[in-house]
Amino acid sequence: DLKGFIFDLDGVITGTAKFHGQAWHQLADELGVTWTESLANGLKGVSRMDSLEMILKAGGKENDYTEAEKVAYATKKNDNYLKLISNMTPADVFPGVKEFLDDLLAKGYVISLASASKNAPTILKHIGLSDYFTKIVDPATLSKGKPDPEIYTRGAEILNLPPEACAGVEDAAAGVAAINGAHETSIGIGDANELSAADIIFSETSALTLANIEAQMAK
Ligand code: B16
Ligand code: MG
Repeated sequence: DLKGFIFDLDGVITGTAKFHGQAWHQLADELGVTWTESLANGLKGVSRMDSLEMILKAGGKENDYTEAEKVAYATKKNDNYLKLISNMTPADVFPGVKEFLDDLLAKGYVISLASASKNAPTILKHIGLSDYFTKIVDPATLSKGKPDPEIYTRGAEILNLPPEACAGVEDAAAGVAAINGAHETSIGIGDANELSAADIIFSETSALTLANIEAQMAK
């Protein structure tokens, strides 16, 4: 039986992807790399430095910069991103998410956060969910990012639960792969084709309820 839920942040709890997109787009322009929809989508769930590498590669510029220059560009992107997210409020929590979290906690489930974002604590503060997530995997301590299972394995460990007792909730294919690799129940939020590897799929967060999850698991 499930005892814990491990949440991704961007695309599940709130929509920071548009701000990541804006900030990366601005940097891509500066680097002379053409910004495309598929490039934007590919950055979902991917760490900051890996995202920069993907952008440079898309422009055939992966060998043009030193490590220090890359760090400087990633920092520049993040400074822009931080300005964009500073206007986020509790109204930016996706539909049904707060109700789902309240229901989980009221029923004795435990929850943790498995976001690749180093800005997760800042975002949680802006959207008023800091008190809900006292257990957060620190992405700076991971040796590999999603789709590697490490972040979801750690998400269960910090709850003191075996993976079989946990479900992970994700909007990105790389994240679903990470949950499956950690041997947890995978719940995908979004496009059924893109997330076909998930055990359970909901098109929107508003469908994220214990009753709906139980109904899907019984199938
Ligand atoms: P940061 P998630 C991920 O968040 C985003 O989906 C991804 O686009 C971003 O590059 C990554 O966090 C790192 O974010 O630059 O803030 O450390 O989906 O894992 O919650
Ligand atoms: Mg995500």
